[in-house]
Amino acid sequence: MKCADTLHTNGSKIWTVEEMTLLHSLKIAGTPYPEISSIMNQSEASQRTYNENSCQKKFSHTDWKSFFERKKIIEQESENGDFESEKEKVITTTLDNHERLVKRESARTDLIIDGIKSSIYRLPKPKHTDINYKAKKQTKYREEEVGIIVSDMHIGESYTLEDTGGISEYSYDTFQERIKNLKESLLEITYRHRHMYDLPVLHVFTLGDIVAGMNDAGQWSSSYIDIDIYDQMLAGIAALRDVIATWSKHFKKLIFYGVYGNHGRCGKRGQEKTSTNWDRLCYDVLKVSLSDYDNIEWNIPKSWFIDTKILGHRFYLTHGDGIRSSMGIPFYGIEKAQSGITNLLNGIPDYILLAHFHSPAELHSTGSSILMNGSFLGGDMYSIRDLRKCDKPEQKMFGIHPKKGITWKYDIKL
Ligand SMILES: [Mn+2]
Repeated sequence: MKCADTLHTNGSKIWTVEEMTLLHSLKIAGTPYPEISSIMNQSEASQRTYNENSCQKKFSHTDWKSFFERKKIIEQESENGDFESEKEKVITTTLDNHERLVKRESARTDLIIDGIKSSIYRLPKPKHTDINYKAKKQTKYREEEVGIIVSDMHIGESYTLEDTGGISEYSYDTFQERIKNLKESLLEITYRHRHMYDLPVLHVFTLGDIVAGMNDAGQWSSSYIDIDIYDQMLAGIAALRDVIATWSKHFKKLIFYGVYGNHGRCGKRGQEKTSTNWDRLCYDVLKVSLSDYDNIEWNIPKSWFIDTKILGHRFYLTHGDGIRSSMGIPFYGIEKAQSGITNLLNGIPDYILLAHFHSPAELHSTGSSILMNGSFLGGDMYSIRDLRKCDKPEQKMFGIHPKKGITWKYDIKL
Protein backbone atom coordinates (compact mmCIF):
# COMPACT_ATOMS: atom_id res chain seq x y z
CA MET A 1 0.00 0.00 0.00
CA LYS A 2 0.96 3.59 -0.63
CA CYS A 3 3.29 5.23 1.82
CA ALA A 4 1.56 7.24 4.52
CA ASP A 5 4.06 10.11 4.30
CA THR A 6 1.36 12.71 4.06
CA LEU A 7 -0.46 11.21 7.02
CA HIS A 8 2.26 11.22 9.58
CA THR A 9 5.72 12.58 9.43
CA ASN A 10 6.52 12.52 13.12
CA GLY A 11 9.58 10.30 13.68
CA SER A 12 12.81 9.44 11.99
CA LYS A 13 11.26 7.13 9.41
CA ILE A 14 7.72 7.55 8.08
CA TRP A 15 5.16 5.06 9.43
CA THR A 16 3.23 3.13 6.79
CA VAL A 17 -0.54 2.87 6.73
CA GLU A 18 -0.21 -0.82 7.69
CA GLU A 19 1.86 0.00 10.80
CA MET A 20 -0.50 2.78 11.81
CA THR A 21 -3.61 0.62 11.32
CA LEU A 22 -2.11 -2.24 13.35
CA LEU A 23 -1.17 0.12 16.19
CA HIS A 24 -4.66 1.62 16.24
CA SER A 25 -6.50 -1.70 16.24
CA LEU A 26 -4.32 -3.13 19.03
CA LYS A 27 -4.81 -0.06 21.20
CA ILE A 28 -8.59 0.07 20.61
CA ALA A 29 -8.80 -3.65 21.57
CA GLY A 30 -7.35 -2.65 24.99
CA THR A 31 -3.90 -4.18 24.55
CA PRO A 32 -1.29 -2.66 26.89
CA TYR A 33 1.71 -0.88 25.28
CA PRO A 34 4.38 -3.44 26.26
CA GLU A 35 2.33 -6.15 24.52
CA ILE A 36 1.60 -3.83 21.55
CA SER A 37 5.28 -3.20 20.95
CA SER A 38 6.07 -6.90 21.20
CA ILE A 39 3.30 -7.88 18.70
CA MET A 40 4.33 -5.15 16.32
CA ASN A 41 7.94 -6.21 16.41
CA GLN A 42 6.88 -9.68 15.21
CA SER A 43 4.27 -8.45 12.67
CA GLU A 44 4.65 -8.58 8.88
CA ALA A 45 3.94 -4.86 8.82
CA SER A 46 7.00 -4.27 10.93
CA GLN A 47 9.32 -1.57 9.58
CA ARG A 48 11.42 -0.77 12.66
CA THR A 49 12.04 -1.71 16.27
CA TYR A 50 9.09 -0.74 18.47
CA ASN A 51 9.14 -0.09 22.22
CA GLU A 52 6.48 0.85 24.73
CA ASN A 53 7.43 4.52 24.54
CA SER A 54 7.49 4.95 20.77
CA CYS A 55 4.14 3.20 20.41
CA GLN A 56 2.49 5.31 23.08
CA LYS A 57 3.95 8.50 21.59
CA LYS A 58 2.78 7.59 18.10
CA PHE A 59 -0.74 6.76 19.28
CA SER A 60 -1.26 9.92 21.31
CA HIS A 61 0.25 12.29 18.71
CA THR A 62 -1.87 11.03 15.83
CA ASP A 63 -5.14 12.67 14.65
CA TRP A 64 -6.88 9.38 14.02
CA LYS A 65 -10.07 10.86 12.56
CA SER A 66 -8.20 12.58 9.73
CA PHE A 67 -5.92 9.51 9.34
CA PHE A 68 -8.88 7.22 8.62
CA GLU A 69 -10.51 9.81 6.30
CA ARG A 70 -7.32 10.05 4.27
CA LYS A 71 -6.90 6.26 4.34
CA LYS A 72 -10.39 5.83 2.86
CA ILE A 73 -9.63 8.31 0.08
CA ILE A 74 -6.35 6.60 -0.74
CA GLU A 75 -8.05 3.19 -0.89
CA GLN A 76 -10.76 4.51 -3.26
CA GLU A 77 -8.19 6.15 -5.50
CA SER A 78 -6.28 2.92 -5.60
CA GLU A 79 -9.43 0.93 -6.53
CA ASN A 80 -10.35 3.44 -9.27
CA GLY A 81 -6.82 3.29 -10.48
CA ASP A 82 -7.11 -0.49 -10.83
CA PHE A 83 -10.41 -0.17 -12.81
CA GLU A 84 -9.01 2.54 -15.08
CA SER A 85 -5.89 0.58 -15.85
CA GLU A 86 -8.01 -2.57 -16.51
CA LYS A 87 -10.16 -0.54 -18.91
CA GLU A 88 -7.09 0.83 -20.62
CA LYS A 89 -5.75 -2.68 -21.04
CA VAL A 90 -9.01 -3.87 -22.69
CA ILE A 91 -9.00 -0.90 -25.08
CA THR A 92 -5.39 -1.47 -26.04
CA THR A 93 -5.96 -5.19 -26.68
CA THR A 94 -9.09 -4.50 -28.75
CA LEU A 95 -7.29 -1.89 -30.84
CA ASP A 96 -4.37 -4.24 -31.34
CA ASN A 97 -6.68 -7.06 -32.45
CA HIS A 98 -8.55 -4.75 -34.80
CA GLU A 99 -5.36 -3.52 -36.36
CA ARG A 100 -4.22 -7.09 -36.87
CA LEU A 101 -7.56 -7.95 -38.58
CA VAL A 102 -7.35 -4.93 -40.87
CA LYS A 103 -3.79 -5.86 -41.82
CA ARG A 104 -4.81 -9.46 -42.49
CA GLU A 105 -7.81 -8.41 -44.64
CA SER A 106 -5.76 -5.97 -46.65
CA ALA A 107 -3.10 -8.63 -47.22
CA ARG A 108 -5.80 -11.05 -48.37
CA THR A 109 -7.29 -8.42 -50.74
CA ASP A 110 -3.83 -7.72 -52.15
CA LEU A 111 -3.40 -11.44 -52.82
CA ILE A 112 -6.74 -11.65 -54.65
CA ILE A 113 -5.98 -8.55 -56.72
CA ASP A 114 -2.57 -9.97 -57.62
CA GLY A 115 -4.19 -13.27 -58.60
CA ILE A 116 -6.77 -11.56 -60.83
CA LYS A 117 -4.14 -9.32 -62.39
CA SER A 118 -1.89 -12.22 -63.20
CA SER A 119 -4.73 -14.26 -64.73
CA ILE A 120 -5.72 -11.27 -66.85
CA TYR A 121 -2.15 -11.01 -68.14
CA ARG A 122 -2.03 -14.74 -68.79
CA LEU A 123 -5.33 -14.66 -70.78
CA PRO A 124 -4.47 -15.18 -74.44
CA LYS A 125 -5.22 -12.15 -76.58
CA PRO A 126 -7.51 -12.81 -79.56
CA LYS A 127 -5.50 -12.72 -82.75
CA HIS A 128 -6.92 -10.93 -85.75
CA THR A 129 -6.17 -13.99 -87.85
CA ASP A 130 -8.37 -16.16 -85.59
CA ILE A 131 -11.44 -14.03 -86.14
CA ASN A 132 -12.86 -15.04 -89.44
CA TYR A 133 -16.65 -15.09 -89.55
CA LYS A 134 -17.92 -14.62 -93.05
CA ALA A 135 -21.61 -13.93 -93.58
CA LYS A 136 -23.21 -16.57 -95.78
CA LYS A 137 -24.00 -15.26 -99.21
CA GLN A 138 -27.65 -16.12 -99.23
CA THR A 139 -30.09 -14.52 -101.55
CA LYS A 140 -33.16 -16.46 -100.56
CA TYR A 141 -34.58 -16.87 -97.06
CA ARG A 142 -37.48 -19.01 -96.05
CA GLU A 143 -40.75 -17.11 -95.81
CA GLU A 144 -42.34 -16.39 -92.45
CA GLU A 145 -45.79 -15.45 -91.25
CA VAL A 146 -46.68 -12.42 -89.14
CA GLY A 147 -48.52 -12.39 -85.84
CA ILE A 148 -49.93 -9.40 -84.00
CA ILE A 149 -51.69 -9.30 -80.65
CA VAL A 150 -54.45 -6.68 -80.50
CA SER A 151 -55.98 -6.23 -77.07
CA ASP A 152 -57.11 -4.00 -74.24
CA MET A 153 -58.42 -1.05 -76.25
CA HIS A 154 -60.88 -0.22 -73.47
CA ILE A 155 -62.90 2.00 -75.81
CA GLY A 156 -65.01 4.40 -73.73
CA GLU A 157 -62.52 4.71 -70.89
CA SER A 158 -61.56 8.30 -70.29
CA TYR A 159 -59.33 10.16 -67.88
CA THR A 160 -57.39 13.39 -68.20
CA LEU A 161 -53.86 14.47 -67.35
CA GLU A 162 -55.49 16.39 -64.53
CA ASP A 163 -57.06 13.18 -63.16
CA THR A 164 -53.69 11.38 -63.12
CA GLY A 165 -51.55 14.28 -61.97
CA GLY A 166 -49.96 14.67 -65.41
CA ILE A 167 -48.89 11.02 -65.76
CA SER A 168 -51.31 9.65 -68.37
CA GLU A 169 -54.47 10.43 -70.32
CA TYR A 170 -56.94 8.49 -72.46
CA SER A 171 -60.05 9.30 -74.42
CA TYR A 172 -61.80 8.25 -77.62
CA ASP A 173 -59.50 10.64 -79.53
CA THR A 174 -56.38 9.08 -77.99
CA PHE A 175 -57.68 5.66 -78.98
CA GLN A 176 -58.24 6.80 -82.61
CA GLU A 177 -54.71 8.15 -82.81
CA ARG A 178 -53.21 4.95 -81.36
CA ILE A 179 -55.13 2.51 -83.56
CA LYS A 180 -53.97 4.50 -86.59
CA ASN A 181 -50.37 4.17 -85.38
CA LEU A 182 -50.82 0.43 -84.92
CA LYS A 183 -52.32 0.00 -88.40
CA GLU A 184 -49.47 1.85 -90.09
CA SER A 185 -46.63 0.45 -87.95
CA LEU A 186 -47.57 -3.15 -88.71
CA LEU A 187 -47.43 -2.46 -92.44
CA GLU A 188 -44.17 -0.50 -92.23
CA ILE A 189 -42.45 -3.29 -90.31
CA THR A 190 -43.86 -5.93 -92.67
CA TYR A 191 -42.51 -4.12 -95.74
CA ARG A 192 -39.13 -3.69 -94.09
CA HIS A 193 -38.94 -7.46 -93.51
CA ARG A 194 -40.15 -8.15 -97.03
CA HIS A 195 -36.76 -6.94 -98.28
CA MET A 196 -35.44 -10.25 -96.89
CA TYR A 197 -38.24 -12.76 -97.42
CA ASP A 198 -41.92 -13.02 -98.13
CA LEU A 199 -44.55 -12.66 -95.42
CA PRO A 200 -47.77 -13.91 -97.00
CA VAL A 201 -49.97 -14.52 -93.96
CA LEU A 202 -51.05 -12.26 -91.09
CA HIS A 203 -52.47 -13.70 -87.87
CA VAL A 204 -54.45 -11.15 -85.88
CA PHE A 205 -54.77 -12.38 -82.30
CA THR A 206 -57.54 -10.21 -80.90
CA LEU A 207 -57.50 -10.99 -77.18
CA GLY A 208 -60.37 -8.98 -75.75
CA ASP A 209 -61.27 -5.91 -73.73
CA ILE A 210 -62.20 -4.02 -76.88
CA VAL A 211 -64.82 -2.25 -74.81
CA ALA A 212 -64.29 -0.54 -71.44
CA GLY A 213 -67.46 -2.20 -70.19
CA MET A 214 -70.93 -1.67 -68.82
CA ASN A 215 -71.58 0.34 -65.68
CA ASP A 216 -71.64 -1.90 -62.64
CA ALA A 217 -70.70 -5.12 -64.49
CA GLY A 218 -67.32 -5.30 -62.79
CA GLN A 219 -64.87 -3.77 -60.37
CA TRP A 220 -63.99 -0.97 -62.80
CA SER A 221 -65.30 2.45 -61.93
CA SER A 222 -67.89 3.82 -64.37
CA SER A 223 -66.88 7.35 -63.35
CA TYR A 224 -64.00 7.05 -65.85
CA ILE A 225 -66.15 5.74 -68.75
CA ASP A 226 -67.69 8.45 -70.92
CA ILE A 227 -69.26 6.38 -73.76
CA ASP A 228 -72.04 3.90 -73.11
CA ILE A 229 -71.56 0.23 -73.90
CA TYR A 230 -73.52 0.18 -77.15
CA ASP A 231 -71.44 2.98 -78.64
CA GLN A 232 -68.25 1.44 -77.30
CA MET A 233 -69.07 -1.70 -79.29
CA LEU A 234 -69.95 0.24 -82.46
CA ALA A 235 -66.70 2.22 -82.17
CA GLY A 236 -64.82 -1.06 -81.74
CA ILE A 237 -66.42 -2.54 -84.85
CA ALA A 238 -65.65 0.58 -86.91
CA ALA A 239 -62.02 0.72 -85.76
CA LEU A 240 -61.34 -3.00 -86.22
CA ARG A 241 -63.12 -3.07 -89.58
CA ASP A 242 -60.89 -0.30 -90.89
CA VAL A 243 -57.71 -1.95 -89.58
CA ILE A 244 -58.55 -5.53 -90.66
CA ALA A 245 -59.75 -4.43 -94.11
CA THR A 246 -56.58 -2.39 -94.66
CA TRP A 247 -54.25 -5.14 -93.47
CA SER A 248 -56.05 -7.78 -95.53
CA LYS A 249 -55.14 -5.80 -98.67
CA HIS A 250 -51.43 -6.24 -97.92
CA PHE A 251 -51.38 -10.00 -97.22
CA LYS A 252 -52.39 -13.01 -99.24
CA LYS A 253 -54.31 -14.27 -96.26
CA LEU A 254 -55.42 -12.82 -92.93
CA ILE A 255 -56.59 -15.05 -90.08
CA PHE A 256 -58.62 -13.34 -87.38
CA TYR A 257 -58.76 -14.89 -83.90
CA GLY A 258 -61.25 -13.34 -81.49
CA VAL A 259 -61.17 -14.13 -77.77
CA TYR A 260 -63.31 -12.02 -75.45
CA GLY A 261 -62.12 -10.24 -72.31
CA ASN A 262 -63.65 -9.60 -68.91
CA HIS A 263 -64.64 -5.97 -69.50
CA GLY A 264 -67.16 -6.98 -72.16
CA ARG A 265 -69.36 -9.11 -69.93
CA CYS A 266 -73.09 -8.38 -69.93
CA GLY A 267 -73.86 -8.12 -66.24
CA LYS A 268 -72.03 -8.92 -63.05
CA ARG A 269 -69.72 -11.94 -63.03
CA GLY A 270 -71.70 -15.17 -63.16
CA GLN A 271 -74.99 -13.51 -64.11
CA GLU A 272 -74.77 -14.54 -67.78
CA LYS A 273 -72.80 -17.15 -69.70
CA THR A 274 -69.22 -15.92 -70.10
CA SER A 275 -69.63 -16.08 -73.88
CA THR A 276 -72.43 -13.50 -73.67
CA ASN A 277 -69.96 -10.72 -74.11
CA TRP A 278 -69.82 -7.40 -75.96
CA ASP A 279 -66.36 -8.21 -77.36
CA ARG A 280 -67.72 -11.36 -79.00
CA LEU A 281 -70.69 -9.48 -80.43
CA CYS A 282 -68.21 -6.95 -81.82
CA TYR A 283 -66.18 -9.73 -83.51
CA ASP A 284 -69.30 -11.41 -84.94
CA VAL A 285 -70.63 -8.16 -86.41
CA LEU A 286 -67.14 -7.47 -87.78
CA LYS A 287 -67.14 -10.86 -89.49
CA VAL A 288 -70.51 -10.17 -91.13
CA SER A 289 -69.51 -6.67 -92.22
CA LEU A 290 -66.32 -8.00 -93.86
CA SER A 291 -67.93 -11.05 -95.47
CA ASP A 292 -66.96 -9.77 -98.94
CA TYR A 293 -63.26 -10.06 -98.07
CA ASP A 294 -62.63 -13.65 -99.04
CA ASN A 295 -58.96 -13.78 -97.96
CA ILE A 296 -59.98 -13.40 -94.32
CA GLU A 297 -60.48 -16.48 -92.15
CA TRP A 298 -62.45 -16.14 -88.93
CA ASN A 299 -61.92 -17.98 -85.68
CA ILE A 300 -64.36 -16.66 -83.05
CA PRO A 301 -65.19 -19.38 -80.52
CA LYS A 302 -67.72 -19.35 -77.72
CA SER A 303 -65.00 -20.53 -75.35
CA TRP A 304 -62.59 -18.21 -73.52
CA PHE A 305 -59.57 -19.66 -75.30
CA ILE A 306 -58.29 -20.84 -78.67
CA ASP A 307 -55.90 -23.78 -79.04
CA THR A 308 -54.47 -23.86 -82.55
CA LYS A 309 -51.44 -24.84 -84.62
CA ILE A 310 -49.60 -22.33 -86.75
CA LEU A 311 -46.83 -23.65 -89.04
CA GLY A 312 -46.53 -26.66 -86.75
CA HIS A 313 -46.31 -24.63 -83.50
CA ARG A 314 -49.00 -24.91 -80.87
CA PHE A 315 -50.52 -21.56 -79.82
CA TYR A 316 -52.85 -21.12 -76.87
CA LEU A 317 -54.69 -17.79 -76.81
CA THR A 318 -56.70 -16.39 -73.94
CA HIS A 319 -57.48 -13.02 -72.40
CA GLY A 320 -55.92 -13.91 -69.04
CA ASP A 321 -58.51 -12.72 -66.52
CA GLY A 322 -58.73 -16.17 -64.89
CA ILE A 323 -55.11 -15.93 -63.79
CA ARG A 324 -54.73 -15.02 -60.14
CA SER A 325 -52.77 -11.85 -59.71
CA SER A 326 -51.94 -9.22 -57.20
CA MET A 327 -49.74 -6.20 -57.79
CA GLY A 328 -48.43 -6.22 -61.35
CA ILE A 329 -47.16 -9.14 -63.44
CA PRO A 330 -48.37 -12.43 -61.88
CA PHE A 331 -45.32 -14.70 -62.48
CA TYR A 332 -46.56 -17.47 -60.18
CA GLY A 333 -50.16 -17.24 -61.40
CA ILE A 334 -48.92 -17.61 -64.98
CA GLU A 335 -46.71 -20.61 -64.14
CA LYS A 336 -49.67 -22.28 -62.45
CA ALA A 337 -51.93 -21.47 -65.41
CA GLN A 338 -49.34 -22.88 -67.83
CA SER A 339 -49.20 -26.21 -65.99
CA GLY A 340 -53.01 -26.33 -65.75
CA ILE A 341 -53.40 -25.61 -69.47
CA THR A 342 -50.78 -28.28 -70.28
CA ASN A 343 -52.76 -30.85 -68.27
CA LEU A 344 -56.09 -29.86 -69.79
CA LEU A 345 -54.81 -29.91 -73.38
CA ASN A 346 -52.76 -33.01 -72.74
CA GLY A 347 -49.70 -31.35 -74.27
CA ILE A 348 -47.47 -28.34 -73.80
CA PRO A 349 -48.38 -25.26 -75.86
CA ASP A 350 -45.30 -23.77 -77.52
CA TYR A 351 -46.74 -20.29 -77.11
CA ILE A 352 -49.29 -18.82 -74.74
CA LEU A 353 -50.53 -15.38 -75.74
CA LEU A 354 -52.07 -13.26 -73.00
CA ALA A 355 -53.61 -9.81 -72.64
CA HIS A 356 -55.41 -8.33 -69.60
CA PHE A 357 -52.38 -7.30 -67.49
CA HIS A 358 -51.53 -4.24 -69.63
CA SER A 359 -47.81 -4.93 -69.13
CA PRO A 360 -45.75 -6.08 -72.10
CA ALA A 361 -43.66 -9.04 -70.94
CA GLU A 362 -42.23 -12.42 -71.90
CA LEU A 363 -41.89 -15.37 -69.57
CA HIS A 364 -40.87 -18.97 -69.98
CA SER A 365 -42.34 -21.91 -68.16
CA THR A 366 -41.70 -25.64 -68.73
CA GLY A 367 -41.56 -25.64 -72.50
CA SER A 368 -43.90 -22.73 -73.15
CA SER A 369 -43.03 -19.18 -74.11
CA ILE A 370 -45.59 -16.79 -72.73
CA LEU A 371 -46.11 -13.47 -74.48
CA MET A 372 -48.01 -10.84 -72.54
CA ASN A 373 -49.37 -7.94 -74.51
CA GLY A 374 -49.43 -4.29 -73.53
CA SER A 375 -52.56 -2.16 -73.81
CA PHE A 376 -53.88 0.87 -75.66
CA LEU A 377 -54.16 2.78 -72.41
CA GLY A 378 -50.69 2.68 -70.92
CA GLY A 379 -51.22 3.61 -67.28
CA ASP A 380 -54.87 3.95 -66.25
CA MET A 381 -56.49 5.22 -63.07
CA TYR A 382 -56.23 1.80 -61.41
CA SER A 383 -52.62 1.00 -62.33
CA ILE A 384 -51.30 4.48 -61.55
CA ARG A 385 -53.14 4.95 -58.28
CA ASP A 386 -53.21 1.42 -56.84
CA LEU A 387 -50.16 -0.26 -58.39
CA ARG A 388 -48.08 2.94 -58.80
CA LYS A 389 -47.28 1.67 -62.27
CA CYS A 390 -47.60 3.26 -65.71
CA ASP A 391 -46.59 1.08 -68.66
CA LYS A 392 -46.36 2.50 -72.16
CA PRO A 393 -49.21 1.85 -74.59
CA GLU A 394 -47.78 -1.01 -76.67
CA GLN A 395 -48.89 -4.02 -78.74
CA LYS A 396 -46.80 -7.05 -79.70
CA MET A 397 -45.94 -8.07 -83.27
CA PHE A 398 -43.72 -10.98 -84.27
CA GLY A 399 -42.55 -13.32 -87.01
CA ILE A 400 -43.43 -17.03 -87.07
CA HIS A 401 -40.96 -19.33 -88.78
CA PRO A 402 -41.92 -22.90 -89.78
CA LYS A 403 -38.84 -24.38 -88.07
CA LYS A 404 -37.85 -21.82 -85.45
CA GLY A 405 -41.27 -20.71 -84.22
CA ILE A 406 -41.47 -17.09 -83.10
CA THR A 407 -38.38 -15.29 -84.37
CA TRP A 408 -38.31 -11.50 -84.27
CA LYS A 409 -40.57 -9.43 -82.02
CA TYR A 410 -41.57 -5.81 -81.79
CA ASP A 411 -43.38 -3.92 -79.08
CA ILE A 412 -45.12 -1.37 -81.24
CA LYS A 413 -45.29 1.95 -79.39
CA LEU A 414 -48.70 3.45 -79.99
MN1 LIG B 1 -59.02 -7.47 -68.95
